[in-house]
Amino acid sequence: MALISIIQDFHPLNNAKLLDTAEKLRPILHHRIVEPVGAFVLKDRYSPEAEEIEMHRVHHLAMGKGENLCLDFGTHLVGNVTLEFTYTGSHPDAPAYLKLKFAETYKELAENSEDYSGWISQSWIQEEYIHVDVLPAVVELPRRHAFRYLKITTMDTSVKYKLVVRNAECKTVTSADMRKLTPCTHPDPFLQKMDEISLRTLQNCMQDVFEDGPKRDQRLWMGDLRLQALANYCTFRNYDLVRRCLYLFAGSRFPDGRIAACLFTKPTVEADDTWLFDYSLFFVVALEEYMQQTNDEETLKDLYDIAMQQIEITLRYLEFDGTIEKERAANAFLDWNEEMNKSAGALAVLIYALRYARRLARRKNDWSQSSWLDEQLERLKRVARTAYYDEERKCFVSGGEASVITQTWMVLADVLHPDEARALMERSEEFFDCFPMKTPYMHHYYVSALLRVGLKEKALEHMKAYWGSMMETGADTFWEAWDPEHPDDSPYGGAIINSYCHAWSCTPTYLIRSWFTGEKHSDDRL
Ligand code: RAM
Repeated sequence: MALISIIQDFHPLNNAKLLDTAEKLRPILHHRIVEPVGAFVLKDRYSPEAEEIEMHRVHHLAMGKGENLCLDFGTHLVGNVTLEFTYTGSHPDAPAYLKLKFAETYKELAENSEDYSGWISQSWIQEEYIHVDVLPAVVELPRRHAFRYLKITTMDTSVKYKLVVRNAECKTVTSADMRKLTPCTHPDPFLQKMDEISLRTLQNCMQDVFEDGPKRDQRLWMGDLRLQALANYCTFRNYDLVRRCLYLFAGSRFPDGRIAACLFTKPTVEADDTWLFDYSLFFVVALEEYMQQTNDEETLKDLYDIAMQQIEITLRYLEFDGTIEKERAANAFLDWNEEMNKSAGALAVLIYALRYARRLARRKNDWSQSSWLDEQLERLKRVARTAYYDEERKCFVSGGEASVITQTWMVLADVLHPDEARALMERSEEFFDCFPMKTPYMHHYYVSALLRVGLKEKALEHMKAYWGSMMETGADTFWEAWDPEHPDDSPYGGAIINSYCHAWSCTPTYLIRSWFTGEKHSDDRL
């Protein structure tokens, strides 16, 4: 539960000018109307067994007490649903009392939310009870939902009438502009499909900010933003949305200037009182990558000092020997593995971020800062090797643990000689069991590390096996957490609360388009 941070009397440091710039970059939203393409009835409320119904029969299906109708909208959508109801029988003498349940995946439909007892709020489960007092009726649901399936259960009508669902439609919403999209032309249909699913994932998370998940938490997280931005640069190319999010993070920070891990944007912009060691550093990385794409000097001018401040603050958390203070390192996210020792991984992310900070300094012609950053970079690489590299086992060990997560970040941080790094990644499976990777977020960095050392085939194989296993399980969009060996795992204590369209899972489109379509790639973006 390390991620729940509650700071009493937390007053973020807000900068009106930066927030004003962010406000001016609010994106145009695009809409489409989508109707269901299939329907079925679940045999039992909490069993996935279903009887299919032809679409033309739906308008004649009379639903009495306890009966359900499930609508399949064909793929994952984000938007507002309108339902049109009528009745058969005698004049309704009582309201229709309905339960609506929206599900991103088929499996979610039959799950009983009362079985959930995890540590994040049950209120994220998309289900509600409504009364329809007068029939016929058109009901526009006020909430935005993220879903493919909608289950309508008639809790009660009356002995005089039965309910009929005449129509259903969803008005979708996204700030991704499909007209900007260049199709991916990969000869392998499996990768082509993987690209499509990644795009849908990204598109459905692109709202008036880059959300982490349109079902949950519907807000900006720095670690997610960095990966979404990468995927966006080679697809929808909405540079302003990245810029807006960077200004939002800069515009509301911790009182001491640290970038928060996450931001609330409603009702007003406010930094969450959660700070993650690695996430604050990704602000530096994301700004540098944005600059690579846009050469937008105005943004650099506005955000440069704040980026450097993240590095400077983090460097204050070093012990005398150059390693990171224990409690600070424990504040790194890395992956959903709260038990693991994060000291080496956190240091590696800092070294990685220093590389990007140095590039920013050079771009800014800030040469004294650049050579200072250079010194820090070299010094910390030496520290990483001395403190964590086991010369006999030829791998990094953090608190006695040699996890693939630590190896990955040390490789991305360029701590080893390229030949040693390649040899380490060649045998990376050896480290899979010590804290297995739990999320597409970490799998992205693992694939990046393979690419960094030139193991392109292995990287592709891993992508196909990992994201591919979600596809084989029926994913329309890529999921927040997925371990093919333990499909019911959840970081939150119940898979029903997981997000099945998640920002940080959208990177195959970036990987495929940048590395596997013959286009020129850039090492910098790993
Ligand atoms: C989850 C969010 C987000 C992630 C953080 C660390 O709650 O969904 O994607 O960045 O945790």
